[in-house]
Amino acid sequence: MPLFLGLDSSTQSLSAIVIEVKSSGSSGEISREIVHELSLNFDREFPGYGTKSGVLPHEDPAVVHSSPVLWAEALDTIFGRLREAGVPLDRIDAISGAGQQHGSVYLREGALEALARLDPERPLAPQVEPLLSRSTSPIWMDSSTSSQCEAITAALGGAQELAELTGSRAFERFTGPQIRKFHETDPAAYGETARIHLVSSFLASLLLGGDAAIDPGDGSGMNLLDLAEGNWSPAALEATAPGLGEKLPEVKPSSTVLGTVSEYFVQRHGLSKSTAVVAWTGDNPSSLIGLGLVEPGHVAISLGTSDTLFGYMPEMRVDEGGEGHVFGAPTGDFMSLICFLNGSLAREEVRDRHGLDWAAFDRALEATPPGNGGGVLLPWFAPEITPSVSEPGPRYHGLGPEETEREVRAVVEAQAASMALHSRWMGVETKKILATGGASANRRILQVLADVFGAEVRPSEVPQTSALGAALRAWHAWSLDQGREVPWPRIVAGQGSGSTGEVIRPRPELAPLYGRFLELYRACEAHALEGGPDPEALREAFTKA
Ligand code: ADP
Ligand code: XUL
Repeated sequence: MPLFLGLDSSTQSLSAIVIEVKSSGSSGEISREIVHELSLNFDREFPGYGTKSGVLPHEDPAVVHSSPVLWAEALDTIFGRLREAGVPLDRIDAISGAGQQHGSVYLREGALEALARLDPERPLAPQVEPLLSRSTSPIWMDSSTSSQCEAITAALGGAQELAELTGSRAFERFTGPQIRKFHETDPAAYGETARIHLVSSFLASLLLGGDAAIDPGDGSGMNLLDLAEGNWSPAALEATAPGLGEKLPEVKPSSTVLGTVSEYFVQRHGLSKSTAVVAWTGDNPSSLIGLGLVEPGHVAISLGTSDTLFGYMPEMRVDEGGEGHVFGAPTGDFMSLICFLNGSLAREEVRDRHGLDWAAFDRALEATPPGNGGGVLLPWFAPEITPSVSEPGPRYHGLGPEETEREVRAVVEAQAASMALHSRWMGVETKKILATGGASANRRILQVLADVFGAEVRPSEVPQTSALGAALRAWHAWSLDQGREVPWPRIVAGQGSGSTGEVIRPRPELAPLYGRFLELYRACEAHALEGGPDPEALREAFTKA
């Protein structure tokens, strides 16, 4: 029975999911089963790189980089671990993957040729290191490119024009502004760069032993792709950095079989020579598939390092408010997404500051009333993406940082309120929310989401839906390549409809309270960011009611 491997190189870890596809001969019925799961945490497994929560320390909080050598080492290691765990690597038919979005990897002249000739007797990391023209990779948490965003926006005729072309206005973490900054600050190293890859296409290139294409799902996180055309926009390339078009790989549909695994992986890890490498995509587009969102319907919330809210979109429709994104979906359609930087790391900050573990964090949520007696926290511990906050620091209204239990509730309610308010532009029904990501294991957090949105929340079968989506995409592309395409609805059958069977229901009696809470939260945000009136009177009225 065919086996497919899905990988997900996220901010903090590399995860793998292996699925087996079974068809019962007579009825033609197809089913799939997860036969293996594995995750390697970067900080714990590879301490030599000195990462904290997957990122390298830096004195400027706006500059956030990670190590592409670490990602290569994790890739090499995970195959060894899968083999040790008894996964028959020689039977894997196809591999695909997902990467944290927007991060970029810079390769020297000759690097791609060198990837085809790697020595299987030696580990991958030290062979990759000399191929880099930039030793570290800026990632999605970096917010240091405001001036580059302005220059690109001006060159392309304004934020709305840029959004209509690429799916998003200019965002600091997007790859185009990051590349422009690299060219401006280190033109010599930019000149030595022959190829710029995303995290996803870099790892696919390692597997392939050559140049992997970028797919529209991850390519749309760059401010460089003409999203309607599905190809690089000459105007955006020009607005970003000289000679950029020659430094980027091709764009190919997400369902493309790029080739087979390189000799390195065949000899070192015992993969079959015929194992197909399918184009990788971004972690969020991959989660869209892992959650079964291949038709209009419900939205998903991913509670990973970042929190994201996203949904399938049949036609490209950009956010006029400039906060949201349109990305390519791996099905060839589109998806809408908003990203909150202060996700798990903000929850962890509150947890750790009060010396709690997750169980105690849960008890604090349990011990405090919905609406928190009018205590509101704006949880911007680090620079925030949505809404845009460049001067970090949490803001408190009617509660203080010393109040352990109330601060726990405040961070969770704030995040839910912010997601509800900033997703309105999507105009999608949020009566049912699919939940994924590490923190979706926490049912008390999901209950707050259900109550604030007034929607049912259904946790996914596995929290690693990006890796699962990658395995499902490998299956889809492989079947297409064999001339026996399995349609998307069959590929994702059983996903998303609440495969755990668990449903967290909103409590209708809390709807009026959370309606008022959203107004209060919006007023606190407007006060902090837009010079809006002091929300104290509104807060007192909320507390009295
Ligand atoms: P990423 O894919 O972005 O690396 P994950 O989706 O794996 O992240 O999520 C990791 C995060 O999940 C951790 O940073 C941790 O804060 C969070 N997490 C794990 N278990 C719980 C829990 N019980 N309650 C809340 N958060 C949790
Ligand atoms: C999405 C984003 C993050 C990263 C994290 O735009 O920046 O969700 O993909 O992995």
